Amino acid sequence: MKIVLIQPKTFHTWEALNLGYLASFLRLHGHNDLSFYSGFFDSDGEIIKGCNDADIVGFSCTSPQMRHALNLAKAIKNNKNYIVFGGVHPSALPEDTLKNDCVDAVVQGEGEEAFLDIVKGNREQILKHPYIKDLDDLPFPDRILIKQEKNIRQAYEDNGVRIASIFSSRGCPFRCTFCASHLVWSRAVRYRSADNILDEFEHVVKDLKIDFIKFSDDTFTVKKPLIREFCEKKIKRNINAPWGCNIRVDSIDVDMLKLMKQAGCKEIWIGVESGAPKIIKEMKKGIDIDKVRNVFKITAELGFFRRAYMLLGMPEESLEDIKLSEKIVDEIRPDAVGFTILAPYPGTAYYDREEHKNVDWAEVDEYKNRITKTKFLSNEDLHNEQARLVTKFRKSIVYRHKTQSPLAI
Ligand code: B12
Ligand code: SF4
Repeated sequence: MKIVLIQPKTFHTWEALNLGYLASFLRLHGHNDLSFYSGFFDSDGEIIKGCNDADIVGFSCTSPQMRHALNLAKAIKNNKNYIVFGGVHPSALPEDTLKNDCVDAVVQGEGEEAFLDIVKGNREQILKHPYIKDLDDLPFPDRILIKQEKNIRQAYEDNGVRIASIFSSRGCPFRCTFCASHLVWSRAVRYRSADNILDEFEHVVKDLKIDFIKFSDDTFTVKKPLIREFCEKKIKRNINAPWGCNIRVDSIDVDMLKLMKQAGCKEIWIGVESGAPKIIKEMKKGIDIDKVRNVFKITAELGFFRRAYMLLGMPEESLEDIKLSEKIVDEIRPDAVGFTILAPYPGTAYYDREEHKNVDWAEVDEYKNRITKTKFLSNEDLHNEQARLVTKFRKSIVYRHKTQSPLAI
């Protein structure tokens, strides 16, 4: 049975670890006739040709990827093949996704077990399998099939550093209203063991010649004892490559930061989002601004490269609130900062079926977004503020393809 996996085009290069996970899981169960195409690196012609004799074609989709995915699926669909959509967008809107004649089935949430079920012959239109209990049971993602070397080279061109991502967990217990992560992973977090994470870390660094590991977990530091164990064992096992991760200011303490530093953590990425307590509350972020100040102060002293994510465009946001966000960035002096505009993607609290029914999500990203406005600010006001802040903080701004890794400076 020939299976083709497709990562449609998007604004960023996308490592396609999701399809790497599906592929290694299929291989574990004896399905080896697999190919992979990326909308970023392969032309539509190559992708369509590659699907000529496919039995099953799987598309992985966030909302911005849907347009390209559907265009390809229309061109690929024939009487013989079976086309499956998975990822965040189809998980949020399975029925809508199925309304497209070129889509035969949708997988909601975690994909490994469900996709294997389809490969074995299940023809239900919407599949949602229980979550895999022990993440250590999953084989590491197949980074060769997903041609990760191309992404690594792209990262090298952008930053001068060979970077690859690893996930140490699945899920996030928090409830930020602008986030759609819970749709795939739920709010119950599952963790890999420290040894299992380190085995993959070691393998990726050695076999792919990686200079810097990005932990792409929603929040790396939720389970503190695990992170402590990870750091201690990383030091003991003499695995030296540096790494970075997403943290929340309320999921960290000084001792842990010191240990992380000792274990080679160079960068931390923090969702600060806003300097206005009212807005933090509105987004149910659940963090305290004094804690933000404190964590940025300590992490500067400890020598971390700190990246702050700021979000503009919450419904109640006024110009004064944006000024408070500017003020907090002035105070905390992150080494890198990004100002994005809220995008009401399906799966977030701001998606409205009626209002957004004609939106082409491929046109909505943190800079191109032409739909978000607040009670007090028009879309143009938001873009003007974004442009003003990007200009003011230009020395440390995070551009789409540039991540300003300390290793690159
Ligand atoms: C890491 C990450 C990034 C990294 C990507 C790094 C990389 N790996 O290449 C970067 C920073 C580049 C990035 C960029 C963006 N991201 Co992002 N990102 C994430 C994050 C944190 C993890 C994604 C991931 O790789 N997960 C690990 C894999 C294993 O999980 P997965 O992709 O969900 O796949 C599983 C299932 O979904 C399913 N599945 C997936 N595909 C398929 C296909 C088939 C056929 C089947 C059967 C199953 C299946 O099975 C997989 C294994 O179980 C998620 C949040 C989250 N936790 O989901 C946001 C998230 C996916 N990103 C999001 C967004 C919005 C973006 C941007 C559009 C931001 C922007 N405004 O520009 C861009 C562009 C993304 C795009 N592709 O269009 C949103 C998507 C919301 C939506 N409705 O689309 C999310 C959910 C975060 C959020 N705020 O809500 N992102
Ligand atoms: S934004 Fe981050 S902390 Fe908040 S719910 Fe999403 S993944 Fe969790």
